[in-house]
Amino acid sequence: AEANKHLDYDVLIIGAGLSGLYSLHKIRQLGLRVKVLEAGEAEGGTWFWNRYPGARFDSESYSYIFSFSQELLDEWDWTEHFSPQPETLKYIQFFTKKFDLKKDIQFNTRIKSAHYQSPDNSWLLTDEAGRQYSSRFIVTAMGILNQPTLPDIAGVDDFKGQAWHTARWPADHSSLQGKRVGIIGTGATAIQTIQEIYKMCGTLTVFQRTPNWTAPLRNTKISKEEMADIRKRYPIIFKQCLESYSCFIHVTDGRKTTEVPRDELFAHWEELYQQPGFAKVLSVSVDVATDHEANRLYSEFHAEKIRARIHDKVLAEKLIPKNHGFGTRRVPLESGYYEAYNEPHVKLVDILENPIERVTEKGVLTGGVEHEFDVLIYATGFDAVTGSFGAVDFQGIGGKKLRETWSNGIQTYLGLTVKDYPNMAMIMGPHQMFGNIPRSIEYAVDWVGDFLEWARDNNVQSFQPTQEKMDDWYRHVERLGEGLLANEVDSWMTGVNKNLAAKQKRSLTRYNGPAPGYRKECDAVKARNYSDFVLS
Ligand code: NA7
Repeated sequence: AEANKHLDYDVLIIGAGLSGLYSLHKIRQLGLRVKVLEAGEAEGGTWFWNRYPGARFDSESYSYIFSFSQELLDEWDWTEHFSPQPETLKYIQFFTKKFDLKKDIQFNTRIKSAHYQSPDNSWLLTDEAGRQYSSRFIVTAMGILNQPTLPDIAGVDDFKGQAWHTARWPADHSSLQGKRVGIIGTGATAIQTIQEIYKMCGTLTVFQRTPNWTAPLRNTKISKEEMADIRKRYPIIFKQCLESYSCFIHVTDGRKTTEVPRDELFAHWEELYQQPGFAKVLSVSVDVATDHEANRLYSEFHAEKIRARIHDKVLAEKLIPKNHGFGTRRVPLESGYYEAYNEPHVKLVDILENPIERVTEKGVLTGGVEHEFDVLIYATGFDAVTGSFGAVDFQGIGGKKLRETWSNGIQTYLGLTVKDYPNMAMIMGPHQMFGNIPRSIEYAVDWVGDFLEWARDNNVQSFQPTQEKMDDWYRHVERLGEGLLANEVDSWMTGVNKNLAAKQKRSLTRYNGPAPGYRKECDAVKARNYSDFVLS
């Protein structure tokens, strides 16, 4: 602390979402001088920004939250198995208040640059308004999906009606009631939005480039009695999460798909289909994610389910993905998504058949037809994972720009640190375990907190990994990704966003699991007293 005296803080945290809030709580307990700098006007991160109608968890509420505080678990009641965004935001506000976090958060502070100062091993951050902040260490807690991208379609600025990205849903938007609404995109966000807003729109036109696999969420309310039971089961719930491949409560089927007798297999799938939540994605055999034939069989099972729900046979085929198998992209869970298309005022425009020519003053032009709208909604996704890093001018030793360092491929050690960017720890950085995100956040923050405690006790002024360790880690991540069908497909999980000017090549952006293996690697580094790092 003595050596940091000339600096504003010991630790600066960028972002006040779940990662940043828990980092603050953890690091403050070490007696370090710490501050969170947050771009938004309030805490919540993903759950602050994404307020579109229908936004909600599709993981079980009680598994997708902080587990570290028994008091917090005791004091908070969930009212739905899959919490809607307003309730999740309330939970985050409750957490923030309970641990009195706000006094160490500065809102409305968008960091534009973060430059490492080699002479004294510190960081200098500058915000949009030109204000500067210095610290020994920084923790990036910027989220993996926080840079919305608009489609790279001509004329986006010409539209004279109202238009917005789903992650910027206006707080005071006039109701969509009776309006002519267009929505571009059919990803997880679009699916949640469409199934909600079609009920109020006068007409709704969905522009689909790639259909997505999606299956029933089966959300229900949680009664007081049920909540009491869940509370008792918290230790079991978190143990299940800890032991599973991607930190969810659902357990994978150990059998090989092709070795199970067909009737037994379909009976099992039917049973999973009827269950709430991700069972239908995560409780099938592992080979559904790795074996083309197993995946084809399971995809066909779901295709039949979709056909049974859509009245128009031609339309049904358009809504069934043909070029990627079930689970190879993020499978969002829905509540009445397909039924929306049976309504006469809901129209699907397949833009592979009828490419969008441009956005006009009045709407969207496809194949010579102008679709006129009052409101145009962009559910077009994010510059995922590395996008939040790209939005800040990170410069490491010798002014080396992180944007450039990663432009030839992402390199990290443990997904937590990067060579030449000393004293920077990333929560939910690339090559970290994603899966059940709050579980991953909790682990990463605890790891970083322990590291900073050790650094404090050992008077460490700077740390960074070696190139060799980063190379080893990359090979390790690559090996784990081998054979996964998901890595053969373009998606935000494989780092592809076709809207960006510099078209991205498919790359490994995440640790492909299993989560227990990830934690084992990181635990071992701690047990070695962080000797993997160059320390000074
Ligand atoms: P996604 O999953 O990246 O989905 C974006 C959607 O927008 C997807 O259907 C895209 O089609 C479509 N899109 C993007 N750009 C265009 C253009 N230019 N023209 C037509 N269609 C376009 O983002 P989400 O917000 O839905 O979900 C992100 C994650 O948030 C999700 O996985 C959850 O975990 C939470 P494409 O597939 O590229 O053909």
